Amino acid sequence: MKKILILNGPNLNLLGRREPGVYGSQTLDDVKQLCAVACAAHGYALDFRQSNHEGVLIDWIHEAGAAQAVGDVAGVIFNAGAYTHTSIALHDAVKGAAVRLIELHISNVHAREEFRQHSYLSPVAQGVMFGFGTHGYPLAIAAMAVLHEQAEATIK
Ligand code: CA2
Repeated sequence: MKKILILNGPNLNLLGRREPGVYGSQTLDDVKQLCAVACAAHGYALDFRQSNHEGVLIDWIHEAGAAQAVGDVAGVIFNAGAYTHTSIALHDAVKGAAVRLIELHISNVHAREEFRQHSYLSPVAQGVMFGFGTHGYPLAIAAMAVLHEQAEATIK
């Protein structure tokens, strides 16, 4: 069974513990459970990770690109947290790994501070989902299933 890799960046381990008005009250473990149900419903295995370290996230993107190339991974759903707005290195990693990627944000970043309204990831993502709270995760899994099935149908 192919995997969907869900990567979470800095501070997302704090989900549900602070700022419930912005990010809701579900913890990252709760979100992982939501994702497990959604992946199973679409016929994918789930690999769900979080790191506060940019280099670790870069290594995981490289790993995902290699795994996608051999058919083990359908794609990556990436909530890069604040690195979204700062990291040319993550932009280069996604481009270099040639991995299918959906950029995800829990909050509506365009309704927030100006510094959250630029993303280094959007230009190298197949799609972007934001503003649906933690429900965005299962929505992004459904979107990834569509993107992956379309790509498979094009190859055949
Ligand atoms: O809306 C999102 O998902 C963000 O990626 C979350 C990032 C933020 O920097 C992005 O602009 C938008 C922040 C993640 C930190 O999450 C926390 C959760 C609870 C308490 C404190 C931080």
